[in-house]
Amino acid sequence: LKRVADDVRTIPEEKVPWFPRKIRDLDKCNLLITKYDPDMDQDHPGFSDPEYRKRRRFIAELAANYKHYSHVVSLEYTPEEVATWREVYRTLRTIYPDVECGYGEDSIPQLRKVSAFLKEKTGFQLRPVAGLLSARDFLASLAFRVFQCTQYIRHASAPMHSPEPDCCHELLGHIPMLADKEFAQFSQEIGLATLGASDEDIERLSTLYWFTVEFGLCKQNGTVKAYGAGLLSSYGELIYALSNEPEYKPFNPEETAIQPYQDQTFQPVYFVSESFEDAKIKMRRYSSSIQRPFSVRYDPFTCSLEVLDQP
Ligand code: NLE
Ligand code: FE2
Repeated sequence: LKRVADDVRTIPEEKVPWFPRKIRDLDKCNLLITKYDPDMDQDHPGFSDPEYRKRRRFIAELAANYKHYSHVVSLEYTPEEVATWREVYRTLRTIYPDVECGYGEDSIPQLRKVSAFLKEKTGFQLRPVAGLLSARDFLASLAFRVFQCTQYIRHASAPMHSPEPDCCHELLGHIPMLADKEFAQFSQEIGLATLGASDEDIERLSTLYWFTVEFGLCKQNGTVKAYGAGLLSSYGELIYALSNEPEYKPFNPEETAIQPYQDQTFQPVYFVSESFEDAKIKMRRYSSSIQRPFSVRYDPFTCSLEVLDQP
């Protein structure tokens, strides 16, 4: 009997993976995935460009040294980098209107300024990140209304689609969405659901994140529109996603969460929500069905979590 009692007592602690409790803890959420690294991936469009690789290392180093409460270093973008931005920005503006974030085609908006803009809109803020983060670390930051944001730009030879995030993707895809109150709430809720979750639940939640925040489609007045950041920042994929080539499925978290996905090229399947409100309600229902031996509540005054043991 005693052994059983001990087991019962020790199991919950062993099972809950570490998670950040206060905003400063995000300094520890820095597990990078070395996929699409221009130094290691031979298929990366920058692999055979030593200048580009050097630049990426420099920017990655800045992000790696960043700590919460420290000053975000502004980058002096080169004329070539600005030209890439201009091309991406201009091309996208031919298919959807300006994003109203105060951008222009002549300079790449600085992370620090955009973060201040966002903070005033929805309370979201940005912190620089060196590249792709593990899903657990990336999603945890959303719980604190922090978005981990890359500062480098895609290689000039492939402006219309990049398999990895870059500043075009963050600025044109994520920022306009995070400036929307409803969407900001949706993003934070996904983040909160991931804290201390099992690896399996993280996998499912990051798949849901993928098919909504990154590649989501949504009906508006009977027309299918794109709201996913991965679509809003990729001219190539946006045109494709709204053509009749890919398969559409109705957004349903139980099903969407287990749909296999890849990030190499265009998605073969997209999930369409009836409305953004509908996606939010369904997502909330899904999140509350995830079993955790505690519940969390975010305190916006202290930017920290209250963790409550369930009775
Ligand atoms: N494919 C997107 C783009 O080209 O902007 C980036 C997706 C990052 C997940
Ligand atoms: Fe993204």
